[in-house]
Amino acid sequence: MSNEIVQWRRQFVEDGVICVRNALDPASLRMAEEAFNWSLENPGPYASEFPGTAAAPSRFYQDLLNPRACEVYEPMLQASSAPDLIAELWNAPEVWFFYEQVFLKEGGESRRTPWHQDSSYLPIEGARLAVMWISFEPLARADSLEFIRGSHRGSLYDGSRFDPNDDTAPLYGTLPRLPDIERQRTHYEIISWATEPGDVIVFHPRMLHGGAPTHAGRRRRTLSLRFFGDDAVFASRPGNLGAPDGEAESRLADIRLGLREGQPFRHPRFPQVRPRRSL
Ligand SMILES: O=C(O)CCC(=O)C(=O)O
Repeated sequence: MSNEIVQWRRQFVEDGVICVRNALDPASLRMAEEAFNWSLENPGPYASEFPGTAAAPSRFYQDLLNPRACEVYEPMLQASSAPDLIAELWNAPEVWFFYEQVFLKEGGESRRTPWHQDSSYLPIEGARLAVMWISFEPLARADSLEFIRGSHRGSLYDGSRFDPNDDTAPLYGTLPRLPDIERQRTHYEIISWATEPGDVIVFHPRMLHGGAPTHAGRRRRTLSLRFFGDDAVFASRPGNLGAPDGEAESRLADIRLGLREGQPFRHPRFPQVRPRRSL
């Protein structure tokens, strides 16, 4: 095993995030971009847009958990090198694809993606969880995704409602409110990387992270791929993303999970992509 892999594993456990240079070979990068384009052309029920203002017109579009996405993403991931990197990082052979999310920011001064933890929205826990963030444009550090080092080992905060007037406005009101990181940046150890197409950033979904805005004349197209491993369990969240009181209530968006607290997180909507299925 190379020293590089040992270092990735250590960094993923300790810091909660790594940047892997040239992680995707040209074919895997092209397939990821084709899947991203499919998502843009086929908006799902959870697509949303944050319009700019008259003073600063821009577009910030996102879509996720498209019920039809697996038709496209599962074959893409069977062929791609992306899940192999996740298996290496976890030092575990089994990798399940959880879901996709696309981000498109363009056309002017788009807003920041507010600081948040994906885990606040997701009824799942485990050490073997990962988000692979793939951007198709070269990005300067100032235009990239930012993280609070080691925050996956700290508190789970309430979700952000992505309220344009208040990034920390709570989603549920029952978990600790997000700190206003953007107003107190010097209080935190913020890490980020400039990236080139083919580089990926992989982070644990409990990590506090936020995305830079885009500026006039720039565009950012990003695909986030979420994965879970063999230790993932159902963990209820407030709201309709999973209720603590029983099987019938456990759900993620339109997906009835039928899981109880602590049960292995498995469902036919989330296909296993490693080990590779023999065709
Ligand atoms: O790309 C962004 O601006 C946000 C990414 C993000 O929040 C995620 O992938 O979970």
